[in-house]
Amino acid sequence: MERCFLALGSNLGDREAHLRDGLAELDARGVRVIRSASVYSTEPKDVPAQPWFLNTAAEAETRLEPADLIRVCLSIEQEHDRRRSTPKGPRTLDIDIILYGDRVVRTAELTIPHPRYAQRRFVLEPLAEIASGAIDPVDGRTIGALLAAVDDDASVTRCRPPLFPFHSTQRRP
Ligand code: PH2
Ligand code: MG
Ligand code: MG
Repeated sequence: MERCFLALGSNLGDREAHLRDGLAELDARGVRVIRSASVYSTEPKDVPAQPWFLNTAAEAETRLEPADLIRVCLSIEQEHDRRRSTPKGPRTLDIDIILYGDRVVRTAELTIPHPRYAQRRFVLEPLAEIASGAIDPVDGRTIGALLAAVDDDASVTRCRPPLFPFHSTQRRP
């Protein structure tokens, strides 16, 4: 089993439902979610003229290799009717692999650690809530240290409690 950290984001439709269902679908497909961070309301980066996002992060265990894990993430995005029209533009659901154990992956399809996460407060803030001591295997610093050093003043505000573990009265998909 490998321990991995995922970042999830949504800025279209029922954003919270996309995140919650995404976590449940990972769990049903061999990516055992251990916990998730609070949900954060975040100002859009890269493409500013788009709706604000909800972002969160999850810690998971899996036997899937990185190449298979990213396929699972992409296929869950597809099930949420994600359309890739504008790069970095609006999306129902985005699931990115941030860290995968201490593995470094650089293929045409996939880069781990995620190439831009250390510059993004909307990733680091939720991630630090559940993994402040995790170490970036390339940079050598912890997530907490990367958050303390990040040069990104875009707004990131905790707005809802963690979606996982699911509350017993919540409907599961
Ligand atoms: N994702 C992007 C581009 N910009 N901005 C915020 N706040 N949250 C995101 O998840 C996000 C973004 C491309 O993946
Ligand atoms: Mg993505
Ligand atoms: Mg992304």
